[in-house]
Amino acid sequence: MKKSILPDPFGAARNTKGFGEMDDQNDPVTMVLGLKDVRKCAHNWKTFQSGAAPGRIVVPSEVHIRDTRQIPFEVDPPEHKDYRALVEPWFKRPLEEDYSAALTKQINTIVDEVLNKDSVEVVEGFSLILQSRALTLLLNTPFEESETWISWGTHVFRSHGNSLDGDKANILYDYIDKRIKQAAENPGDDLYSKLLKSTKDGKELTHEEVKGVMILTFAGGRDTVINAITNSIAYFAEHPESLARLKSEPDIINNAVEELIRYFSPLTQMGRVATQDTQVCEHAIKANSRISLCWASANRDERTFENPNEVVIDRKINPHVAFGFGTHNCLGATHARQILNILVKTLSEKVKSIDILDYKENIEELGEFKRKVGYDKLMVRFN
Ligand code: EMZ
Repeated sequence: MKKSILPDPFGAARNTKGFGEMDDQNDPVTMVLGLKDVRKCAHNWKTFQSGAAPGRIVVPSEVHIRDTRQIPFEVDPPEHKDYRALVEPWFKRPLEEDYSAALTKQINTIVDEVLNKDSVEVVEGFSLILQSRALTLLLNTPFEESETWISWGTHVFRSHGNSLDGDKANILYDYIDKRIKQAAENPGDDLYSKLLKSTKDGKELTHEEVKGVMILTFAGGRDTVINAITNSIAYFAEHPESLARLKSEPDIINNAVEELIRYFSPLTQMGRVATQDTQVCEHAIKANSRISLCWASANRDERTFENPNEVVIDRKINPHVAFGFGTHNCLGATHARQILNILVKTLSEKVKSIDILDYKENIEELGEFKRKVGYDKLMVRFN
């Protein structure tokens, strides 16, 4: 089997019962697996809420390592709409010409850097650096800040072996508290200052609310973007013909990026908490218990996608849910798409081939399922 393949572990359960089950720190999760069911539950925010205890809709649950509500992610409508409207324009900035020019420059630099090396460990030596540097553009903070973020490693709440790490989380919280205080004393053009100036219901956002947006910005697009970049490198290493095709047909780069995101589904699932007794796929769900919307499974649903387990690099119709679905669709999607678009374009122009030298897969343990989500380690040579 090719190393860059990400198998679909959910197929059998999706096609027979439509759901899966996993325990998570004694707070079990019923995983919704089919695309239509996932969409239906995502839409039904009254029955399946996001505004539960902070951290509870995340799988694995983060209730033991944080009290701050992430905003707008852990807020339900109608309040969600006001928060979302506050932050939305800022998170669309990656579409601006200056922004994408700056991102292109960053990506050109890092690709040139790795082309000069004999070997590169992609996760820490490429994807983490690229994600951290790009985040300075999203926050509009000095480039040097990325050095600090790189030192935190690939996940801000988890240490090696994927276990939740409260000490690590505290480093992030202290850092954000400090930056909010600085911005309050000395406002600038960065996201902290922008949020501190914003108002909701006629009142300025509190420091706790600003912190909620900032934690989401740091945590939500970290391991997900890192996995997407690393998986893309592994895919192109084994598919030089795709790299060559994208070089001669740059018009299909958008399709290619959507298809890679569908296939990788960097965020496996996101939870919801039932507000009443209900059911999914004829399976009873008790009030105050958890379900999850399993994006990774929905994106391989053969009832919607032809050849779901293949990367069809120019796939035309691609209604994937890798960025979620409905009111809570990913706030960082514009930024993530720009990163991948520019990266794929740059690789197609500058890189002839990539050799995989060594690797270690990152496997998520999800009750009855095991899912490869990416790599803990990927050693390559860029040619
Ligand atoms: C949360 C989540 C958001 C969570 C869209 O996903 O991403 C996870 O990686 C974080 O651990 O806190 O931000």
